[in-house]
Amino acid sequence: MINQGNDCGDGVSRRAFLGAVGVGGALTLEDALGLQAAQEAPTPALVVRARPFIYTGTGPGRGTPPPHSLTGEDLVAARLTPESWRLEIVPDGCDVERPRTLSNGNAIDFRTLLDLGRTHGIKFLKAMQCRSGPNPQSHGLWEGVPLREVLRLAGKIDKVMRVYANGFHNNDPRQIFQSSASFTQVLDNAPGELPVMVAYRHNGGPIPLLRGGPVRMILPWGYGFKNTKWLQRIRLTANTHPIDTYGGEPDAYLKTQVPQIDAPANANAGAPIILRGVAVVGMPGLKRVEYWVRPDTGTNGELAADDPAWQAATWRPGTIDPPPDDWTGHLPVGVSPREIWGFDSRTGRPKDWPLRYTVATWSVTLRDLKPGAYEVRVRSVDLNGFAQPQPRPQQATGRASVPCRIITVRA
Ligand SMILES: Nc1nc2c(c(=O)[nH]1)N[C@H]1C(S)=C(S)[C@@H](COP(=O)(O)O)O[C@H]1N2
Ligand SMILES: [Mo]
Repeated sequence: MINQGNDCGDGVSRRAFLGAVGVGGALTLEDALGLQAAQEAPTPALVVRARPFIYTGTGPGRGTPPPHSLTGEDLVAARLTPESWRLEIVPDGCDVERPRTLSNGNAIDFRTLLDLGRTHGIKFLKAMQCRSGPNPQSHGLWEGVPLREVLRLAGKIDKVMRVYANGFHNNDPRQIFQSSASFTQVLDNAPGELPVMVAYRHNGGPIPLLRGGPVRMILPWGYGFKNTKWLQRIRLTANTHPIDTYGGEPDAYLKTQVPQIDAPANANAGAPIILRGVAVVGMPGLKRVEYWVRPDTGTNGELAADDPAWQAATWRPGTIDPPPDDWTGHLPVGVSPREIWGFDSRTGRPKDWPLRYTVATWSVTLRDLKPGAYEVRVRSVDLNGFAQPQPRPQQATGRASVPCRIITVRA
């Protein structure tokens, strides 16, 4: 296996993209959502561009050689077109009444999946966050059916402990990507919650090859590596071991966290400074974001986890951007918020805000900073009252460190 238990291979291109939507010097006021603050002070020191609600990274995702470079007949041979795509459901030491296999000629095709979608289809939003990457690389609208509805097509199933998902990688069998979910996660979610999904649409269209089309497995609460692209095979196993291509804590939920602060490096005294950023809304939800400003201590933002300064810090609330009144322009054309999981199907308003598993945007306005250099930190507080990086600070289970920016205020 390549990249076992390790980072994404394309962190650089993702960072480059995110940098491109970061700080901008020559923005119009309309570019910023911080209109109100800007109106109070007609000459903001610097306003950072608001991020779009849904966005797609330019990074190709992990995998060399990438299946998404295949074209024409090679694509058909790899079964990566909607017509050629098939899904196998095979037993691995457990009982499956009606395995679905290529050799039996009864593997599941795309049309069958879409048929299931007519009754069981769910549209939902998801942050795609590499466990070890900095920012979520994309925030998209997915459509799919619960995996458990697909498994029904295999008849009676018994003795299953875990479900392995395999995605096409290339013709080297040792490189086939694998991720897993416990059988419980697949079958029994609380009513109204999202289960493990088999997705066939993305942002209102087919899933692009780059994003794992034609069919991708999605664990709404999962880090990137749980979401198997180019899904081709489901193995039902009596094995309780995860055996994911990525090691570590395989069932870890997305953490709630602010990964990075978009901020100017320099500002002029007397005008407010508007900072922006995204927050990943993990399984524990997001109550608020908050910031802490102190004079620069000259450590380039490094602050040891056990430094007493953390305890003495004064955190003030930032502002989570509210949901738009009108979703036009924020969702793919033709998609109504009424159809999306987490929204009221009558009013089209989100039932909670921000929604779990999504990317929220926030702003912080700094005022009255005297000339000098400052350390600015921003963190999330989840609905259980845990401030980032708690309750699970270890980076190996997903980054959670509190981001810091040094801002110099000039006289
Ligand atoms: N088949 C397959 N699926 C995969 C991978 C892969 O290498 N092969 N990489 C995973 C990892 S580590 C991440 S972070 C996400 C990246 O998804 P994205 O390209 O849509 O951002 O895909 C996941 N799914
Ligand atoms: Mo990843």
